[in-house]
Amino acid sequence: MIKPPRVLTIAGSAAGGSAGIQADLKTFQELDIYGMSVITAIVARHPETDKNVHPQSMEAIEAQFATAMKQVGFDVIKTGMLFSIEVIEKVAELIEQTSMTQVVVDPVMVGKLDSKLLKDDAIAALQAKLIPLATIITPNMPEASILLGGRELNHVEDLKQAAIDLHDLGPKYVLVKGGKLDGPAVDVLFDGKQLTTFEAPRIDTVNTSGAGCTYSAAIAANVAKGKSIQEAVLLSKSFVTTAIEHGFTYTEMVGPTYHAAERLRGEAHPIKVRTS
Ligand code: PXL
Repeated sequence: MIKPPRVLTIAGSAAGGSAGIQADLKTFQELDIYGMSVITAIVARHPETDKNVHPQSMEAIEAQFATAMKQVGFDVIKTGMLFSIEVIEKVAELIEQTSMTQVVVDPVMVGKLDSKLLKDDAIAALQAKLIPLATIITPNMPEASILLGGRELNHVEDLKQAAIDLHDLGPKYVLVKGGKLDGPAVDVLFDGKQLTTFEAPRIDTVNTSGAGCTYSAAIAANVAKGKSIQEAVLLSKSFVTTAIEHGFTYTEMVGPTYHAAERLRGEAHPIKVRTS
């Protein structure tokens, strides 16, 4: 009997299918992971109002977590959109109650289609309650900047210092993603001692919705398969770069990355790795 490794994603549902829970589950399937989900909020714009975040109740969140744990159990937990202090505190409490040691925290704050995915007053709870439980956090440049009190980040050297400073919040590893740099897409990993950069060419596309979710989901998947964090980041950077390269759209809206691209292409995207 083949039993694939298990990953639970605790995140928002993105009705358009490009990001959030949907991107996570597609990524897990591509990487032969048994995926499960706890939906914290449903993101979908109400046609007659501006309301586009529909938070789920604490009861629903707890029930989903308990069901996944009881029916299946998990090897790795990944968190994405959490939205409020209440949810962050609940999720931290649930994680602490398990013997779970591997936790990938993607500190999701704002979606590409302009949804506010984390309330302003919830930043402190993320810093104090959840990030210290993380094996790895995966902020992009705006998220890293906000977690550092609004520091400006422009160059790879700024990302390196940001990774070093964010490590003080307590995660084992910090990956600051350079998707918004000028020039190549360089991500910086810090393990408390050593900095490693992962460089991919910049791909000229607007169809990158869900790229961050896909990247962190792939990291969770590779960690569940027993890869080291260094190796998991390398494999996942390659996976997401190929997915971005083959991004597409069905409408005039910003479209998704192509989760099946690496499998269909049959090879990993080359990534330059440097350690300092
Ligand atoms: O891409 C970030 C993201 C994460 N989670 C949910 C989202 C989005 C972007 O729209 O909707 C639920």
